[in-house]
Amino acid sequence: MDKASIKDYPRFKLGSAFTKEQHDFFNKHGFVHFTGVFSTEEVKELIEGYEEASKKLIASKDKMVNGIPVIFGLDENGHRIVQRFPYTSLWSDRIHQMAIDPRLQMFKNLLTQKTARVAEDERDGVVFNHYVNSKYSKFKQMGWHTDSLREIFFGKKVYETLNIGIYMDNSSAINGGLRILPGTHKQTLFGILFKKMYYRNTKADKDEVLVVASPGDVVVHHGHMWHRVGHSEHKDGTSRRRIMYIPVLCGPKQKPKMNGNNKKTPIYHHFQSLAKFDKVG
Ligand SMILES: O=C(O)CCC(=O)C(=O)O
Ligand SMILES: [Fe+2]
Repeated sequence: MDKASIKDYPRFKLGSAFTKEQHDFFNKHGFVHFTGVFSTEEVKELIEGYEEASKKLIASKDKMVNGIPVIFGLDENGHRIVQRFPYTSLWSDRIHQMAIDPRLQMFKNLLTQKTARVAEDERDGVVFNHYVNSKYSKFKQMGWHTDSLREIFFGKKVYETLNIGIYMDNSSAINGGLRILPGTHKQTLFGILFKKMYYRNTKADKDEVLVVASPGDVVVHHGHMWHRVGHSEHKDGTSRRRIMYIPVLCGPKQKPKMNGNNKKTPIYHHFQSLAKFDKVG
């Protein structure tokens, strides 16, 4: 598949095991898109799970979950919302049930290592992102990055990782949309570190591919791959984009930093605060 046709990449249906074609597509391009993995009803329940968890978190007055900073903001109606919620499945049983569902657990088979696991209590756990372009939103876009910085900052072997994205809304350029650079999962460590300026760079790349997805779709990307989330040109409800990410990790288990006994924020998160989340609009 050449650079022009990858922009119009194929979508797949999830069966009980990945087909050779799906494996090959993922290995070659570093991402793979499955449509209709979760039903409309299931997506509704997941959103309710996030909303219930948000109420609990806001009431608790905690600013971090397990040492990871939470991004709070105001929606288009002036209500306080959680815009980046780490470890959501520890706050919502519905989201936890989704994480242990066989449909999600099978994604660990995309990596070859035996230690591959869907990690609810490592890294940032299940992250629920809620972007909206309203006046007091704190989260409107995300600059170029790979998800492997953490391993590098910790001086660990850079294991292969995946991020499983579960779509709660229609997602396209209208509300920002995920842009990926296919094939960059095969780059060297130098490429992971320096291909683009982490988070500060929000510019379009001529080779980027826009992921156009619907609620219930699952799009997986390799942790070494460069990606960004665009800034919606629209305001308020039209710009809303909700998506959950669950990491698949390999190698030794990374101890969770539990609230109360270890509130230290990992270095890579300070780096992430360079992000121009609310640069425009
Ligand atoms: O919102 C997205 O689709 C991507 C978010 C992302 O890249 C991240 O949270 O690391
Ligand atoms: Fe990311």
